[in-house]
Order: sequence, then structure tokens, then C-alpha cells
Amino acid sequence: MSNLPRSWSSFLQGLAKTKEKISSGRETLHCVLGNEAADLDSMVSALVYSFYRSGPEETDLRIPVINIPRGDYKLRTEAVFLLRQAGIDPALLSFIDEIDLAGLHRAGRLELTLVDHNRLAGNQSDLADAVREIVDHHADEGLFSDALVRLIEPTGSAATLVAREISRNTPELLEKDVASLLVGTILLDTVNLDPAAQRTTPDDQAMVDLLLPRAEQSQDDLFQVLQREKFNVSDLETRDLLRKDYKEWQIGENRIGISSVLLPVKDWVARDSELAQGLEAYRDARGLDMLLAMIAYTAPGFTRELVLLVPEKERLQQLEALLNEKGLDLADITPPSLQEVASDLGLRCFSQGNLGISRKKLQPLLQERFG
Ligand SMILES: [Mn+2]
Repeated sequence: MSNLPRSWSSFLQGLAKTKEKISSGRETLHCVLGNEAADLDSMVSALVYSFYRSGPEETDLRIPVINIPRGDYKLRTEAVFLLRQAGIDPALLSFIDEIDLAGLHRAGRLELTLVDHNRLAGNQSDLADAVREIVDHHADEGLFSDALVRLIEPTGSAATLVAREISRNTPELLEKDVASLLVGTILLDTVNLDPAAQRTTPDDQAMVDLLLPRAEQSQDDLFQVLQREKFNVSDLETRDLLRKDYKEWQIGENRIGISSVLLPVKDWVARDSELAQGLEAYRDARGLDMLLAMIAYTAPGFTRELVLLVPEKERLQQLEALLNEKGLDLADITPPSLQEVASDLGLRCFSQGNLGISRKKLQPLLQERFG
């Protein structure tokens, strides 16, 4: 590689300066875009591949773009943790609501690298002409056959492919913080290289072996802390808890939203004295006829709870009847402090004795009854 990039710290400084010029400038920008789930792999691969492919001049900088709005960043708690540990200020990052990729493309100013996906999201398919490079570990959909770089292999993590490219060409770039970002991502994606998870390839193993000494961290410690942070919702308020893992369907005449939540009802109530109002605000903002929060946690045994918010009395009764008929084994645990407001709003909290009914299983039951 002739274009030896600068150091990681000067790359980050460059990003800070470039952010100001994105909208005002006239030059072509090369953006490195992760997928729209924006998990840790997408973020780290975009960041580190941008670093690797940036040249020494400010104009040769590649810009990582995180494919979610900035307001959603705090929901990716494991990424918040790992990037903070690597000393990255999230202000340096460009999120999808902060950079007008379509506008840049119309102005002929956009070049794109796709990482951690090889097909553009539906609402981004207009950007196809701008795609120059792809680094991904999903099944190859055979698109962009003219791309200058087309590195698509089924490794456990896209970060493995990024690490392998760097180690082959410019291994000196794999300094401590860069190595720790990459290896943390690979460990999380491969469930700590556990063969039982069937996500680990020899390349993942080889990159972990290469990166760990540079990251100066123990494999098990790093994996455990990331795994814990992934489920650490202590910084999230009710609205964020509801939207962290949320799906919505129109089923017959019902608009139905189901959140998966990791916090027991009693802890949730203790943390948010306005929980009922928070749930209602969330339901109202999305125009839902039914809001369900499916709660699962391990303390110490695996436990499920279910929160229903259905303002229309008849629909609430229909829903409860369906759930009982399908054997969810519900018992009312609506906290006393909520009872008055709960009956006004149509809010019920239950323990769910049947641990086998997840959101994936419940949705078809709703479809069958209300569709
Ligand atoms: Mn991935």
C-alpha cells in the first residue's frame, strides 16, 4: 500500500475537522457505510476500514457513516461501551440523519464502501451507482460486480475481514485501541469463539490470536464485559427501553407494537414513577391499538412477564382471552401503585408461566386471531 495512513489519533482528529466540511464543501466524499441494524460489527468495521483506507492528506480521508439516527446510538449499549473504552468521542461519528448521502450523490460527490452488508437497504438503493468497495461476511447477493474491491467471505464477523486486510498490508496500524475495537467485535459476534455457536471460522480464530496481545486484554474478560454491556439497560429511560428492540405490525384493524424488554416489572416501576404514563405516551405517539412489552430476564432462573396496554376495553378482553386460550399461563402482577391509573389506561401486567412463547411465536397467534 503506497498510501500509508496517518496514526489512529490523527485519523480521529481528521474526522472532527471533516465533519464541518461535509455540507459546505464541493469535493467528493468517500463514505464507509455499515448496515441499517448498526450493530457493533457495522460500526467498528466502518470506523476501522475508514482508517485503513484513508490516505495521509485530509482530502483522502474516508468517512465512516453509522446507519442509524444519532438519537438511537445510546440504545447500542455494547458499542457505547467499547467505543468509549477506545477513547472515541461519539461527536466525531457521522450518523445517517447527519449526512445527506442522497444529496451528495445527486451532486456527484459521493463514493461508497459498504461494510457488513452487500445489498443497500431499500430506501438507500438509489445510491447503488456510488458503490466502489464492499467488505462483508453475509451471503453474497452477487450485486456490484464492477466494484473495485469485493471482499465477501462468510466469516463470523465483518471485523475479521477488516482485520485480515490490515494485518496483510499495514499491520503497524493495528495499535492498541484499533486492535481492541476489532477483537471485541469478533468475540461478541462469535460468542467468544465458542464452537457450539457455529459462528467461528479459522480466520476469526487467527485474527483473535493476532489482535489480543496488541489489545492488551484477556479474551474472557473482554467478552464477558461486552456481553454484560449489551444487556445493560441502566442508562435507558422507559421510551428507550421500549424502542431498543421493537417491532410493529398492522394486523387486521389493529396496529400492534411489541417491545422486548430486559427489566422486571417491579424494577421498572421502581425506576420510573411515571411508568404508566410513559407507556401510554409511547403507544399514543405510534397510534397503536395494542402495545405489548414482552419482558424476559434471568434472575437466577429464566423468567417472562408481559405488559399489555390496550385502551379499548373490548380489545383488551379479546387479547387476554386469546393469550389465555393459547396457554401463556398469565397471572396478574400489576403493582399496587399502578392499579388506579392502570385501569383508566387499559394497562395490565402479568407473569407469564409459559416460557416458550416469545415474540416470534406470539406474532403469528395475533395474526391468526385478528388478521
Ligand atoms: Mn456483521
